[in-house]
Amino acid sequence: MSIETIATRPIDGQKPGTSGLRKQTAVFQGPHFLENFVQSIWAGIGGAAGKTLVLGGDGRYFNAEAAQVVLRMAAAEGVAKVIVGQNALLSTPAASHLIRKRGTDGGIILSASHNPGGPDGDFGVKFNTPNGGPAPESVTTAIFEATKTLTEYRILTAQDVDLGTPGTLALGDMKVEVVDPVADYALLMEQIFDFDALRALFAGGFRLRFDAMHAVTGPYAKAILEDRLGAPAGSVVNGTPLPDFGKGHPDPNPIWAKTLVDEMMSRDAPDFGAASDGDGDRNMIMGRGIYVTPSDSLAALAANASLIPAYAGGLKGVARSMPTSRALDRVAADMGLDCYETPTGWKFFGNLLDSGRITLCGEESAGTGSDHVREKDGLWAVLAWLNILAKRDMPVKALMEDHWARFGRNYYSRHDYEGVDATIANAIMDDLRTRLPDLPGQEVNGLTIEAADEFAYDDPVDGSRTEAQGLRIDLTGGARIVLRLSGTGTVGATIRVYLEKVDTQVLDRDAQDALADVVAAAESLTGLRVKTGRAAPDVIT
Ligand code: G16
Repeated sequence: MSIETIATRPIDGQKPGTSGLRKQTAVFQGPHFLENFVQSIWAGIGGAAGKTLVLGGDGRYFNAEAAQVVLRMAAAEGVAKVIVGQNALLSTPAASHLIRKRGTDGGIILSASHNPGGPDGDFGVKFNTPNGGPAPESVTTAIFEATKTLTEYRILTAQDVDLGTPGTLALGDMKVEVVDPVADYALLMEQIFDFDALRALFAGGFRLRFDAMHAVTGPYAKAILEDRLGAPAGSVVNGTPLPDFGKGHPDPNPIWAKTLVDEMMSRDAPDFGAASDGDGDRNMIMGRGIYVTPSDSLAALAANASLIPAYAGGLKGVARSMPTSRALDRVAADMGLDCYETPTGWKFFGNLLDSGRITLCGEESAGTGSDHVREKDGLWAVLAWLNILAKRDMPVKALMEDHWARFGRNYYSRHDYEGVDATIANAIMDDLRTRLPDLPGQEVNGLTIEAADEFAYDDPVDGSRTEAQGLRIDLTGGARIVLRLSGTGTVGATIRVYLEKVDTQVLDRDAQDALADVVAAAESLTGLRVKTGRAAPDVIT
């Protein structure tokens, strides 16, 4: 085995987005693309020699090959040890846990999350820091800077490492420890939740449908829900990870998990339905006859957290990303908890969690989590709901109706316009941004604008400031419109319009009906449909 030094040159477009670097798979497979980025990670984290890292991915097409490249480059760089999930699989939350549990210097996760996989799909790479969380902006900026000046990378010439069996191997001077991807994570869940209560729930005939969407959560869900908790075999569907996710779009929302939604809305629906995404950090929660929005789910978890053993002592505080509905704020105000508002991206919760300011946090983009790891965690959210349902002994629908009766209801929806020409998308944002100072006091479609600004975040822990995080317009009565461009897409631009309205009286309306005037106001303000030539959003969640 020898270390080869390969001459290369900077490749454009290696700037990490909301969560790592995501590109079309073919781009990642292009000459030197993956290698350049991995070498830049080593540079961005101040060198990798002597370090111990975790490695795993969501099993999508190119996962196995990319893992071998990372291992050979780590060995060439003098990394002491890599702890890798069997067959190069690790869900994002399990990777976060492993980094923390084993006290490593961080880890590399191979995933494009909820983006489709396959030769025509997407691939991604992200680095997580020693706290288990996504690298903060300071680190991703250092990585990006390194991509711009790279002239060579190092890689070991070697056969592929056999990642099929747990155990420790050598690759040059580096140790490779292959671990069961599920075992440590399952143990952690057992420490957080009341597994006895959950076993009793299933023993009593409670019916669950968990759609793993042919992505990485399948083995975790089967091991925990079916094997340990006794949910009947077959409760977990699409449970075998496939490189192309069965040609599906592993994004747990009513559009892409429609089969589950249809089942949950049917006469013979199970008691509880849930789905997770490509890398297992997102979740969708449903009850019989009800879809719970991620924002409402976060609020309900906060309100009921004391029923879960790990949080029985109370929450330190809570946080949500800015576009997430303010249902959480109403719970926090009632419970006397601090509630933080951060930019989109789980990395912004890291400092709040590490400093003990918050216990629970979440995002409208189907992410919920706590201080147990430093990533959002799909299966954790499912277990949290099951734990709460077991204790409250009521259906999901009744629980949400009770929640709204107590706190009021934040009707909420996100309208996405995908694959928009980037120039048009930027022009729409620029135009609205310029008009923001003049908007307060104006009336639009019968709604008065109370405030309008571009969100900037001052991190209370490290004092860093992050600007240009979305345009927000507050309307009378707690209604709100937020606009931002997605940072996870790989083709053109995706414009996200987040719509919200509070009602404390009428609690059972269809969300789109309830929000109709806010939707109309958003169109009047932006002219989005006219400017993009779209009659309607591509995706409504
Ligand atoms: C990622 C981030 C999330 C973020 C989401 C949406 O999720 O981890 O924090 O909310 O993207 O980002 P955007 O609106 O910029 O597309 P995931 O599940 O894709 O890693």
